[in-house]
Amino acid sequence: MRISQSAPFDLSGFLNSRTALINRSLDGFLPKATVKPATLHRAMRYSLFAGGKRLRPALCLAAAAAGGGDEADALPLACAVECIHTYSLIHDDLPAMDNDDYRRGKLTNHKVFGEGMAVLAGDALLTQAFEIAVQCQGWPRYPHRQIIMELAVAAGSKQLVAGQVADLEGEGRKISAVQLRYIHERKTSALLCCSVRLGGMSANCTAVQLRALTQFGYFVGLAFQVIDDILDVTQTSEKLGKTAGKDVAAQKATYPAIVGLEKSRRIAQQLTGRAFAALKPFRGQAVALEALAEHLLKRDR
Ligand code: GRG
Repeated sequence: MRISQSAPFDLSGFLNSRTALINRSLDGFLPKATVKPATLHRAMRYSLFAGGKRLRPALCLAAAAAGGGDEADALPLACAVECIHTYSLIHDDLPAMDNDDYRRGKLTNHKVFGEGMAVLAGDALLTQAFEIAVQCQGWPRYPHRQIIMELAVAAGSKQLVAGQVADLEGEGRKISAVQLRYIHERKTSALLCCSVRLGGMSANCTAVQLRALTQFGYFVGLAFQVIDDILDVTQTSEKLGKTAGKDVAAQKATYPAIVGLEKSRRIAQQLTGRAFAALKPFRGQAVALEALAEHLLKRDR
């Protein structure tokens, strides 16, 4: 699939077609629900196909297009990132973590399959991600080793899991804006940034382009979490598909709690502005990434 650079960009068409493509690919990559152990495979598929927005894979494919690559080459990487993201949500929802009953508009994994199976479904999705990612072709500037390292670092103890640790340890405590930024960089921005970078790598992009994509992913990731925190206090559970107001209830540090709603909105706008600015080296060829950044800022769920 290629993106026309001349016609006005149709974001909803892009999101619909890429979501369908990602869903078909994930279905092909994952063991069927009847494969033994069937309960585990059903649990993995339950959360993976519960209706996630597929924003990370969309960013990955859009970055591939920006780098002049073929989105099909980026597909295994886009699917791998979604598996890691879904694992993190399953574990995040567990009673030992955020203890949530709803996710993606459905009962959480442990509510349906039990805590033990939910832990295992998360574990298996994390491992599945690497099994899928290694099926990418590898590129002259970015061989397999680097691709796998990229995913492992983003999902690992210094990034995604570090963010979750800081989030957990920060509950009920007064934390500073600097500490909050540390959490957001890891808990949210690391995987979003990795999605964008992997898309660029699949296009064998230059070092300059990869730096631009890294900046873009970093700022979009930070903006994404600020918006997520705003939505938690401004939207209903029905709209979000998960329990709204959880951050306040858990006395979590968030931008709205620290600087208020209005300033949080301004911060999200500024971060998105910096993400836009980072795309300069693409000279107008990163239309899908630009449209996605704007969409993420304006989203209501
Ligand atoms: C290792 C036990 C163990 C747990 C780790 C790392 C981790 C669990 C959790 C990360 C937690 C997390 C939920 C980060 C927040 C990122 C975020 C805002 C997620 C929501 O993303 P959306 O809105 O969700 O894209 P959908 O459902 O649409 O995909």
